[in-house]
Amino acid sequence: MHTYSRQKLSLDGEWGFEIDQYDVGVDERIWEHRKERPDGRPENFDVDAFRRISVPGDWNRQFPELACYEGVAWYHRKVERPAGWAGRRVFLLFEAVNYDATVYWNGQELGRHEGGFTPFCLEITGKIEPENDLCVRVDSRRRPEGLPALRYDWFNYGGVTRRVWLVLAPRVLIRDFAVRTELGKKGPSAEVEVELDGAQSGERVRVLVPELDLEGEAALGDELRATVRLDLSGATLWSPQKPRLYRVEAACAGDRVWDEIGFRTVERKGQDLLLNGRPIFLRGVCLHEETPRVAGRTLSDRDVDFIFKTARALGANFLRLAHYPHSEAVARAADKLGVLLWEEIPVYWSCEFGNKRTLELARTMLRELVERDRNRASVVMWSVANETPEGPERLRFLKSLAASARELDPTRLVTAAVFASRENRTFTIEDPLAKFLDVVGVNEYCGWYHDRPQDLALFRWRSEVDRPVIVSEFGAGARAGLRGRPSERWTEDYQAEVYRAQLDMIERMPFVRGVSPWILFDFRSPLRMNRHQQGYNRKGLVSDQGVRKLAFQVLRERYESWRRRHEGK
Ligand code: GCB
Repeated sequence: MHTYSRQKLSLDGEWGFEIDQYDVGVDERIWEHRKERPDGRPENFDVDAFRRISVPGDWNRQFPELACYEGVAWYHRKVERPAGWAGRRVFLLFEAVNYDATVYWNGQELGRHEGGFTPFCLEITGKIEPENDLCVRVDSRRRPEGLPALRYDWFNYGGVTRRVWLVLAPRVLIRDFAVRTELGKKGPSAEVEVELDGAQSGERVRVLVPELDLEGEAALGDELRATVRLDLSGATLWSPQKPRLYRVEAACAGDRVWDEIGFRTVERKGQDLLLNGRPIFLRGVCLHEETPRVAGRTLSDRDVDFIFKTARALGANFLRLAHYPHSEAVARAADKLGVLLWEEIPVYWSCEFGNKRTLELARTMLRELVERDRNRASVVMWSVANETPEGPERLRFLKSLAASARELDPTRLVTAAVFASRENRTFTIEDPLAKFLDVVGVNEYCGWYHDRPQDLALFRWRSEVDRPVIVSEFGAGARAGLRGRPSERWTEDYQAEVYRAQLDMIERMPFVRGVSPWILFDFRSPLRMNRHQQGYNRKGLVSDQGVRKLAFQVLRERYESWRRRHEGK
């Protein structure tokens, strides 16, 4: 649902908070916050006496005693009705709650949402009093049928991790609009699909791009959708070199919404990736939603700035946002700065591929992500999975998910990160999933999880698929400041050596159209407890304290020479 340009009231700030370790709050009906039960016994939870927590923010970093807590907790706050909002349509928007949220409004259950990284909106029209009571049950426990499932290589930060809003809308509202750019024979054009709620079919929908003096119209069909065509021959297409954004407005029945949108196309042709019809090479890096010195999952504007400054310094034009949808602010910044993005849903390692509910959940996450970011020019591909173990159930699951991605958004590429197979010194890209993708991501850790950096010169790579390939991960662990011989693991020198050998090897892979090494920053992971890692995955090019390691410079130099090769001076 479009909320970006609407009048909003932020509900960020201090909320009440308490953990419910034995999960009794639903039985005790915490959200009713009675001081005593009908039989006169006192209640065990009292929202008015809850401790304070910052929203947005996970609980693990805010309370030392909850550093490793995975479980149920309750958030609570009062919400005053803003002046002039009585009788209007109002929605509650949660940008993300990890993992499972049940929302109670004025003592009633309002809705539930599963999935830690995508937004959800609940309508509260007609339910708003001058003063309201908002209670959220959050359950951060990992579950076998969840996404991600039980085991993954990052930290499970629990809580209301992104911003919360009240959103005001008119009775008849533009639910959403999606801009799809095409490169026709006569020049670029766009289709803008506008979706209404509460309107009558036949009503006129207008789409405007004031800076281009463009205006188009169409009538609403029975499904309350209309498609307006715009001739973009006068527009500057969006690209990393020129990330031009235009204000695009949609208007119907007294409602008017807008967004800043870049017009561009992305396609694959054989093994090539084309942006605006021209071949492009992606010089990227992977990223978790965690930056140095930051308290937990939540990113501030400064953190987003820091991400892009660091990526810029590396010479990157591409980020792989692993392994789940990152905050919308990252995609919006990428639009402004001209950085291309790979966005992903957390179908990671082993999930319940045979479980229909899990597939449904993956589809919902994908839809929520696509609906949020489909107007971001920076986003060029949706990834449906990372390193999932091969097998018939997994293939069925991911094939169906790839088809859903195409249906939801026919204008972008579908990808997934897979493994190559190996025989002696030859690696072959032949995962049966590949033919259902547009772009194949290959994760490989030559020189780290197997073999030594010097062995890479002997390796041969073949691709059995007529698709662009991105080396979506490679890397090595290094403790910042630990120096030694290039043959000594965990030193910065060893990591730099792996990078040199990898980049040389990749230059001998003719089908590669992009690279995103693992990873820009060190990040927390409970799987990484040896003496060098101490709770962090140390494959970052930059440490958890913000210190650049030697490999940063190695990659930066190579990216500069690749930039010259692919783009000229
Ligand atoms: C991978 C995973 C990534 C891990 C990384 C590692 O292949 O995709 O999530 O963190 O390897 O460090 O082993």
